[in-house]
Amino acid sequence: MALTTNKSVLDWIEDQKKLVTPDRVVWIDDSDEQRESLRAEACSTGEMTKLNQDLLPDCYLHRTAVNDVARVEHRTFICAPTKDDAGPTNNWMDPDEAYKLLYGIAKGSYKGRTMYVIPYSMGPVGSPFSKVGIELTDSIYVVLNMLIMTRVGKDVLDFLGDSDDWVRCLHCKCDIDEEKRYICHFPQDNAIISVNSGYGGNVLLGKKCFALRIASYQGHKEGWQAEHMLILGVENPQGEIHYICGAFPSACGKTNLAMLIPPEGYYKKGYRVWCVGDDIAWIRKGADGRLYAINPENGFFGVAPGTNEKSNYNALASTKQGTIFTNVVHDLDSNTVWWEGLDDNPPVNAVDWKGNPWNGKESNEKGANPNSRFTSPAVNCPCISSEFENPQGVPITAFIFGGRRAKLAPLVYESRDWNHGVFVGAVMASETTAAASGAVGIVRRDPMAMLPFCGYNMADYWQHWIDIGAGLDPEKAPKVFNVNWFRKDDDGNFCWPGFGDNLRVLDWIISRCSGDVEAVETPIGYLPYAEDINIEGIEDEINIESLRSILDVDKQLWREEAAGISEFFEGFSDRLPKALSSELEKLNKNLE
Ligand code: GTP
Ligand code: SPV
Ligand code: MN
Repeated sequence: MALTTNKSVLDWIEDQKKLVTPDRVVWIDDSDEQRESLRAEACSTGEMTKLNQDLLPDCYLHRTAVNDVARVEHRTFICAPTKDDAGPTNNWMDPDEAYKLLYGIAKGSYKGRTMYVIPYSMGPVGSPFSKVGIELTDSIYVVLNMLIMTRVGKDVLDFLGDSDDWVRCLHCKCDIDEEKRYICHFPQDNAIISVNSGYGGNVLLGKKCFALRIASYQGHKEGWQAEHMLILGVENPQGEIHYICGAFPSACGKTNLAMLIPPEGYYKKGYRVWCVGDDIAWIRKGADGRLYAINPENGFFGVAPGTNEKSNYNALASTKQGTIFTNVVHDLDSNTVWWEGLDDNPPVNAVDWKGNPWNGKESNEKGANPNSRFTSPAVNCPCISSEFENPQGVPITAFIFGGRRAKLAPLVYESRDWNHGVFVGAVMASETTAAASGAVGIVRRDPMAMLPFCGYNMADYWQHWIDIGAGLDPEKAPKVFNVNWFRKDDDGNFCWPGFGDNLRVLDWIISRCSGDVEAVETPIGYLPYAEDINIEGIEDEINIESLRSILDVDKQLWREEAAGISEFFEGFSDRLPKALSSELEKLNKNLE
């Protein structure tokens, strides 16, 4: 039974039915009965495994195809009218050609299968920030993940009413054929088509495809921003909460920072950190002239390896109930899950992420895929913010950009003003990770951590950032910072302890925003005096001298960096915002 009378929705679904020819159609309504029956069906076919319900209630395990474990950037396309609309950093396909190609692949692909219709809201239902999508899929795994990651059901359709402002999302598993895998976005049509994958970011179409690629385009048109950012609140002993948005590339620490546990000294004083979001922020100006952010998601699709009691207690706690694990180790003795970095006690009678027998004490191979993930409801998180459901969002005090850089980028620095901050974000670079297919550890430019996620020309996106700033009272505009938790010494060890200790850097950032601490002016921006970063309690991990060494600005290395930036900017030719070329000139001058 259709859950709506919205004609644009019903007509579109009819058209898609004719294309993919399912045996039946099921509307997803977010009822417990339906969720249970879908889980049972997925277990009966082997698509999912029910885990130990005493230890992990309502938790399930899924393994994707071995060739389908990460986002595929080289097969992701922005199908805008012209190549220039997509810009030099995106793959582009002519929309007509793309439709023809993808309809050809999708045709008849639901034969013998069920079409699930998932009406979902990105953002709390009814919030002025929120937007509706409808995803059609032939995968129960996708349905169950979307039920965690988004708000699903009839109230979404009631909120939509008869509007046709919603995103059309078609997912077809097909044969998981890598050669025919395409993730295509049609920003002008509010549409997404994904074929031949069953992995996270390629198929949970509310996430990167809608909430970043399509939404960034919508935000440009409508005067708001969709960013690859975590949102956290730092509560100080006086009970004041400062909200910070942070953009780091995939697998560079957003989930960890968003849920961090304050170091003991801070905790005792009364500091707390509250998580509003761990991956995506939608941002608009509020009535008081400040910028406000919501997290459009309803769950976490987090990296499993490295997550443990100590590194991210809150994320681990979030996975104890109602969670779907993807591509981790299955411990057959306890019917639970394991991954590298969980503890020092790998299971010996286990199945690895590929589905092969695995003995953690004997095998030289990793048991979990490096990009294995957990999908957990946000409400599970012990430090979820009381503002998580606030339809008006939270006011932003600071933006932080950051990447994984073994050398060069200091622990933290502050931009001189908004436009310089946009420049700092635009020239971000980071080592690649397992979150996308391809080589790992290669430094590449990843502006605002949006390289794989910007749905239009990156130069126009930068101009949009500059325009947003121009519309803000400088007193109310968030200050912009850059951080790097990943500096390494000559032996390849991380210099900075990271994780919970990153609060020490957030502390400095907030002090700068409140005007409570001085800074050193350098060619790249303001840096802390080493004495102003609190290292009380971690002196055995980092002393003031090693701290100084990651608060340096090596002019020669920065000159080389500036040359790389210049080359990168040339790719955008005359579409590059003047404000950014003039920031580059300033940098070069400062480095003379
Ligand atoms: P996506 O979900 O792909 O967008 O990733 P993310 O940005 O949320 O990254 P996440 O927090 O899951 O961290 C990814 C990896 O970075 C994990 O293996 C973490 O252990 C590691 N990591 C996170 N924070 C730190 C840190 O402060 N220092 C170090 N050395 N590693 C960190
Ligand atoms: C990322 O890669 O940035 C993720 C995971 O958050 S995915 O949903 O696959 O995009
Ligand atoms: Mn991400």
